[in-house]
Amino acid sequence: MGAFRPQLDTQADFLKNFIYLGIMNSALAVLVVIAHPDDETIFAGFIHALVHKLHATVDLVCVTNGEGGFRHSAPCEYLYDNLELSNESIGRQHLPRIRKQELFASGKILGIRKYFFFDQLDLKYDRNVDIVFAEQWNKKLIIELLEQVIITGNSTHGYDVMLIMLPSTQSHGHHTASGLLALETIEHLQKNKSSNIKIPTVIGGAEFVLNELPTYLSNPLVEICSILPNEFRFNRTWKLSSTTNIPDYQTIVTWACSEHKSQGSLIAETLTTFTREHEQYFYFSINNEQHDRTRIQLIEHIFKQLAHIHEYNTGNVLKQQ
Ligand SMILES: *[C@@H]1O[C@H](CO)[C@@H](O)[C@H](O)[C@H]1NC(C)=O
Ligand SMILES: *[C@@H]1O[C@H](CO)[C@@H](O)[C@H](O)[C@H]1NC(C)=O
Ligand SMILES: *[C@@H]1O[C@H](CO)[C@@H](O)[C@H](O)[C@H]1NC(C)=O
Ligand SMILES: CC(=O)N[C@H]1CO[C@H](CO)[C@@H](O)[C@@H]1O
Repeated sequence: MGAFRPQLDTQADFLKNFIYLGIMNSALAVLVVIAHPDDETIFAGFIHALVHKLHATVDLVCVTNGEGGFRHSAPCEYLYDNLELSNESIGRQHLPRIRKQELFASGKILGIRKYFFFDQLDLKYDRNVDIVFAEQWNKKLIIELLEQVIITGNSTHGYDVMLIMLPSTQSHGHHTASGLLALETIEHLQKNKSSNIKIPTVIGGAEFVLNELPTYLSNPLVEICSILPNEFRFNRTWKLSSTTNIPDYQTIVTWACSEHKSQGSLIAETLTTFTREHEQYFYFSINNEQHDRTRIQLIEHIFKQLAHIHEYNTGNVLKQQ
């Protein structure tokens, strides 16, 4: 399929493009929800392009304080006043401050505007989200805080899109838990019929390369929409501009990762276990609650615009899913 170009052939097309133009008249506002400082690197290409190509406003919620990252901190100690950060008690004391600074530096590259830190306990790695909720996080508080950010974070304009970490049984329990709580917050806002709060359209970004539709059976809120397209891709091998010798988005990803020096293995992991040509984003069924086609059209439009903008790369046009 070719890149998106407005064609006003039919009444339906006219209406569709009318909606698109409406979308593009005001810049998008996007809220990203992650579990730890450095998780934003999983979505780095897309976030960078949203800000620098589509002039979107991107704000970010980080659920934990990242203190559990002390295990990876030995190589950077000389950069941080020779603090023995790999010692658990010293690391837990200093990493919340250090990792926030690292996130700001990465966010400066990506173009993140505002940060909301929920400072939840980053106790230990556990894939079981029930244990995360029982022993580490205050679930009710997180939902309340997230609701406040959605309502007030971009004043009366609200957020158009919310990007969350796609829940997966293979992921760090904190990643999945942050996604689940974001979906629960959306459900809670949808149920409140008396409010006229703008509810963002939610998409989930995958941490692993997925060759089939993700399934997460333990919570129905994670259901991916069965109507196509339900998956959208951002091609990290696209170049930032048409000029020769301009780097691609893989470079941006590496730049962002390199700001998280307290997480020594992040670049190595990103180049091996997590290496990918595409970032993959999935559209949740929960968005269809109000049978509002403009929601899926907005997401389709964003990704088609991005493919179109990077068209100077040969063969980069997104295939119809
Ligand atoms: C870690 O640091 C604390 C506080 O300085 C110290 O009491 C403890 O012995 C250190 N642990 C190790 C394994 O070095
Ligand atoms: C529903 O929304 C209204 C208006 O925003 C708010 O005052 C009320 O507290 C909300 N109810 C619940 C249960 O969250
Ligand atoms: C991603 O972009 C590269 C470079 O332009 C291109 O070779 C590749 O085919 C693209 N992948 C898809 C699926 O569009
Ligand atoms: C008050 C505020 O931050 N408003 C922003 C909300 O989002 C739009 C779209 O990105 C921005 O243009 C506003 O500045």
